[in-house]
Amino acid sequence: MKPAQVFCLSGLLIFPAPLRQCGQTHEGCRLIELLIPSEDYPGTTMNKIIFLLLALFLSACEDTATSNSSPKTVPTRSASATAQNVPSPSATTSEQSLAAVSDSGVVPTFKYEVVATYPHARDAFTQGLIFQDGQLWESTGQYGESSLRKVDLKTGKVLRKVDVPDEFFAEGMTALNGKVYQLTWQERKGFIYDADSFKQLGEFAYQGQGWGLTHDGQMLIMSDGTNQLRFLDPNTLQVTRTIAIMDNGEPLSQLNELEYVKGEIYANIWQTDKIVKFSPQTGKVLGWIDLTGLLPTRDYTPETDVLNGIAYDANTDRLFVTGKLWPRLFEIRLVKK
Ligand SMILES: [Ca+2]
Repeated sequence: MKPAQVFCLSGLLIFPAPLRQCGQTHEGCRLIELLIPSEDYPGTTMNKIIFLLLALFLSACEDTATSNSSPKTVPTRSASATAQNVPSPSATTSEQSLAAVSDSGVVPTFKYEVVATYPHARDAFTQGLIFQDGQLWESTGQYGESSLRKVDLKTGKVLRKVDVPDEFFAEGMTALNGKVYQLTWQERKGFIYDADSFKQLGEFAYQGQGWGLTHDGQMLIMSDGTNQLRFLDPNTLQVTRTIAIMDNGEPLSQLNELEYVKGEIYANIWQTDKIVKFSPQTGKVLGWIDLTGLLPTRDYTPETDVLNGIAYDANTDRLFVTGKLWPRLFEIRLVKK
């Protein structure tokens, strides 16, 4: 306890009524004002001593109150999950966010180098992307247009495609142990397919919205638009644990497409050109990837939507990214800023 606080408490014990109430009801202030010496009423010596003590106690209490009321509240980002199917051409990168500071210091930021460019279907509203068995696998969204696809990387040719019923808006997708898992946005239903034939094997239910999906080799990992990630048992589809993603003490929401890369989870931040890297164990932010300018301006059309879609080829250590309705898909290499 600081000396000012001790002094303030002492004053409260001696003059409880005036000190507690002054500044609240002003009753205490009036009591103090009665003791203030004036020309009309100079006051006795005892009166002056009591006034002086009260003034000192008040000053100490005000100092204590001021130090205790220093700003603690910080604005938090909206965790609301608004309509994902609304195109947003105004994707921007916040330099302030890129300079985020973690509890242990400055979080590293990365820029990119394009290693290779591949064609990407202009009708693919990318919501899920993985690289498996030498091919890209993609989940596309929009009501009436959602699908699950296998795509040839080099040509962009669709090798296999299953349409999702019109009433579902497909979202994140991943493959584990011979099965493909695909989320839907607001329908609270996921689909399970055979990884080879894409024949539907079953469905599963979950609470809230479905955004991104990946796995760590054992558990499915799901985002829902908030800063919470769920780990699901791939056999029971039950939640086994959750983690909260925090950035510089604030909840980091809008985590969209996901990819598990070398012990870290990468996530697109919806409506930005940023990918965040964080720990699957703690949710702690480990880095930011700035993909500003990845799609050349000449490739933009009125329909071009936001960056979304991360796929990792563990066999060759290649990282692929694209966007919703983007005409191109990129293999990139990260370069520390
Ligand atoms: Ca992915």
